[in-house]
Amino acid sequence: MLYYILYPLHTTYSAFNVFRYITFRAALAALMALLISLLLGPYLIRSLAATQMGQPIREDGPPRHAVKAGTPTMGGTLIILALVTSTVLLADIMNLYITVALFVTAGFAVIGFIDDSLKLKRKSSRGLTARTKFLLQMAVALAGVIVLYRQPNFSGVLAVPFLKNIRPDLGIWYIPFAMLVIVGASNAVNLTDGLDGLAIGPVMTAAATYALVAYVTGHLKFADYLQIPYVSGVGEMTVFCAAIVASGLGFLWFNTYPAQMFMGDVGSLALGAALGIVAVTTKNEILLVLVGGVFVLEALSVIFQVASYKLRRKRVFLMAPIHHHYELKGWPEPQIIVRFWIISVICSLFALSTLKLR
Ligand code: 57M
Repeated sequence: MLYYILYPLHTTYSAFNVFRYITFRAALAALMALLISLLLGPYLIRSLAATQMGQPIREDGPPRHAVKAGTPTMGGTLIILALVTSTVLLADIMNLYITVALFVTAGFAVIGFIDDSLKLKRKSSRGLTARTKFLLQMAVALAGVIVLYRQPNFSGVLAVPFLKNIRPDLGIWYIPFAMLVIVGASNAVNLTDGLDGLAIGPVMTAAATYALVAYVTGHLKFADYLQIPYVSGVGEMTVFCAAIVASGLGFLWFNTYPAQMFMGDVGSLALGAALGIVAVTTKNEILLVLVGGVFVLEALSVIFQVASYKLRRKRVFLMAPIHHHYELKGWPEPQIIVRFWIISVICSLFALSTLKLR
């Protein structure tokens, strides 16, 4: 919004010319998102605690989670507020990618908010049924993807990491594929959010990675040099990604071990969907499997655990998702968290290297 208010003033005050630069607006959006989340955090913790928004803890979980009972949850409202406010103010809100990204992120945040509210009302970990949650997620993802797909310059061609000559065109099948990218990322982040700061760390590294990807993909010369598909106008998503990193960093101040609040499904579902829609808009969908390696690892651990138990009546891990496995092996919680953060940085660096290794 400020882009439309302040940039035109550059004819009178040349200093406002900086508002045309994506890098400047991304830095400003990050600063604004960080300040909003840091300043409003304590107030939100007091409000959530006062309204008894305390997290119900499942009895069948790792024993040491019992001490976490009553920790305020739904801290994700802070992240989404900081993210949306800074994006609306600093990004070009007439840019279709930005409006679709905000719609999908807000839509998943509402689904998570309803789920969290039901859990707190029932004082149990059962919120929306898995089926209802999935159908609502697919509906929001469908709406967002259809708007993108109907754009004249949008294509169903996939960029495959390492294989620059293989670019399958999914045609109409791109729509369900993109929906699954968004819903899959959303649920994978949701599963990962089971230890203090465990989910927000990899969300920040993934968003920082896609900030770079969006910038080069939306830049004709850089895209040509890297031989990646150029997507006109997608550079604005750099501002959105920078805001995700900074709003996550501000939240981490309160979610770091021992957590003063949890993000709740309102945060995890929305942030996962935000990463999914960023991957779709920048036309680097498969790259998200590499960038979000920790989320893939967590989701696969559940799939293997459930499949193994159903087929062999034996577990692969002491408990799934895999972070619980290391908890039950006796690893201290901070050790599991920081090591998973390090793995997410390795995944991001590897993913970035594939942009040149085509
Ligand atoms: C999302 N939610 C955390 C918090 C957070 C199919 C099965 C794998 C599903 C999975 C499940 O229930 N996932 C739900 C994970 C929960 O966190 C809340 O949920 C929000 C995220 N959606 O923001 O509000 C608990 O995680 C802990 N936590 C922290 N710090 C944080 O910053 O300590 C969360 C954030 C919180 C808190 O204790 O209450 C969760 O774990 O439920 N189920 C599981 O993950 C369960 N695994 C399991 O049943 N495995 C089975 C089969 C099904 C694979 C097996 O291994 O045989 C484990 N989780 C729990 N208890 N809570 C184990 C049992």
